[in-house]
Amino acid sequence: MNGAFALPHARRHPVKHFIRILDTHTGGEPTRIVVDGGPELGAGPLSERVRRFRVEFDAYRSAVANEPRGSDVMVGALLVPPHEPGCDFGVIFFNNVGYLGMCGHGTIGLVVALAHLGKARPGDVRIDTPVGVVTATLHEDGSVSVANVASHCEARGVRVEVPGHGMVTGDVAWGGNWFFLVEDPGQALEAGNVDALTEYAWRVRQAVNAQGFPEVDHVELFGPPARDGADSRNFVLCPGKAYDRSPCGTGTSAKLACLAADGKLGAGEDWVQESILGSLFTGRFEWVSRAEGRIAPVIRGTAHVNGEATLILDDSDPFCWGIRR
Ligand code: PYC
Repeated sequence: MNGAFALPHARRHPVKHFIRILDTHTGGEPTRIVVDGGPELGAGPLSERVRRFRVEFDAYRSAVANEPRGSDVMVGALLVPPHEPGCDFGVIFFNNVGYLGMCGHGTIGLVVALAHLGKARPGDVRIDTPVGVVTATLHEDGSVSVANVASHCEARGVRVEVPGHGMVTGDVAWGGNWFFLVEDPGQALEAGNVDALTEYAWRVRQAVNAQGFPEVDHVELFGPPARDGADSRNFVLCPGKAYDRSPCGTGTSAKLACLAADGKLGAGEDWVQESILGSLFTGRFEWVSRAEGRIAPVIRGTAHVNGEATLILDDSDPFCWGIRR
């Protein structure tokens, strides 16, 4: 596909684009990997290429991630040539409303998809992302570890007044995306309660954004685990109001940074994070700088390839470019 990307309107001679994808899920959370036919973003750092994607090809993001081909929960992954030396692949993650810095569940899905395509074997895969290089390891048992970008807790014990819910206290942390983390929110962290959890977390996000943290776009609620061996269960609300079916790799990285800052988890110790659906990631960290509170988190989980298809983008289709909201 070249820079002359067709605009969303009917034409006398419809233009068709063909995009090859692999669908995966990681602990229930989907990732749609664009293997071929994606927009040509040129060369340069991925932080610049994601800007080009947003400015020049955003219709493409919507076409892949949004209905009628995708859904609010779909995370897309555009495979691109890496920029950073020593990297094997580059990737830009996107969703129903925009772009992600990093994506932990998506990286696990990507590596499993690469193995399915014969492009990755057990061992390390270095992946360039818009927020830094991550190293994924494909293990012999098929699970994948992701050594994520350095993470930290930016602000602890932030108090926000949430209309209808009173004062809520949480931490602001970076794990490759920005999170507001709330421990024991007084809500039932159960799959049957996701509508109420979504409304609650959305209000929390708006209050946090209004209170001087506009960058926070994910809200993470924590409570006691339901599964044996897990340390905690979470509910993670993503920027486009879909909840993460997995325990969220960048969210678990942010959690590890907060646990480290509070002295509740030591370097090298395992933290088993359960999702609202009961899927599990195991995380641990090493210090990058104890003085600065920066950690190097590693998240391990499993993914499955569950689809292989060619998307057809027919310019004469009124919903060719996805239904945006
Ligand atoms: O696993 O990092 C993650 C993630 C971010 C948004 C959805 N999943």
